[in-house]
Amino acid sequence: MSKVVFERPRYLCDATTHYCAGCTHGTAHRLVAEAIAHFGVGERTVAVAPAGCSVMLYKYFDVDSIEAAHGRALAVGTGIKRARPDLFVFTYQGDGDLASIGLCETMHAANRGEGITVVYVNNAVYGMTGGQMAPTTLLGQRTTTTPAGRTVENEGHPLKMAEMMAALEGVLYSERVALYDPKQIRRARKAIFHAFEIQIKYNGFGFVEVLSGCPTNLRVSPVQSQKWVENEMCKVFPLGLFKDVTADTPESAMPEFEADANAIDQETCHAV
Ligand SMILES: Cc1ncc(C[n+]2csc(CCOP(=O)(O)OP(=O)(O)O)c2C)c(N)n1
Repeated sequence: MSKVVFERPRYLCDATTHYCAGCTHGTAHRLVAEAIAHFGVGERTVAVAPAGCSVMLYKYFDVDSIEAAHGRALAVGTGIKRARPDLFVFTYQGDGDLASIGLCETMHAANRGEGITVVYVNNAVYGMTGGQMAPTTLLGQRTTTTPAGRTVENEGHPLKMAEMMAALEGVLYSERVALYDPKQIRRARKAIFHAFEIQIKYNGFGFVEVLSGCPTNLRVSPVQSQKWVENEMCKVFPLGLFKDVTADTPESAMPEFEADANAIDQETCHAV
């Protein structure tokens, strides 16, 4: 008798990937799709896609989605969530998108405590446009715009978003994870699931920073790229939990989410 050992999650499409070999955007997509299925929010989810390698997010997820201008995913997400609080909204953004051009939108949406889940894929480089320096590029890292390596004197320090998010009162949850081996992938899965819960249960802002390699722009093999994340990136961006308000707050003290998430007219998909 055959046994299913690998199955595509319900909301992940059967699409041919456009990602490079060794890129972990695909793994992150799968984890998000698993969370959508686990929480049963697929019919009321809106994915907000960034500019960047994951610009065609809508090709991979069988949920409603919208494309935001570069960096503006959280401004777009805010509009959707405020107009339709019954919807589940997540943004999926790279480091150039979220931490550079969109830093203002990111900080203010987080500070306002919008009920949005953010999956932030930090690969230390502008991947889609050919490997320019990102705010998260490591010191000494060579990119097309820092050919001699990033220096503190010229470009400043790498921006640590998970730590910055944790400092904002509007943020209920902030964690940094990685995808370089199965153990880390399991941890990342748990973190993404919890960030979903933060929105579903508390209508809160949940942030997961996912460290990812970019073998094409690092000009290394997929295996070397994973090692680079483990040995170099993790030194600068330590993995771990930076904030989880729900961990030490009794549920009764958490803000109430007024819109009844289940009260949706199945025909029109509108809240009733
Ligand atoms: C307003 C605007 N400026 C610049 C660009 C060009 N652009 C597209 S993607 C990108 C960088 C994306 O990098 P990142 O967010 O790190 O995502 P990755 O591609 O690495 O996944 C840039 C600069 C654009 N599309 N729009």
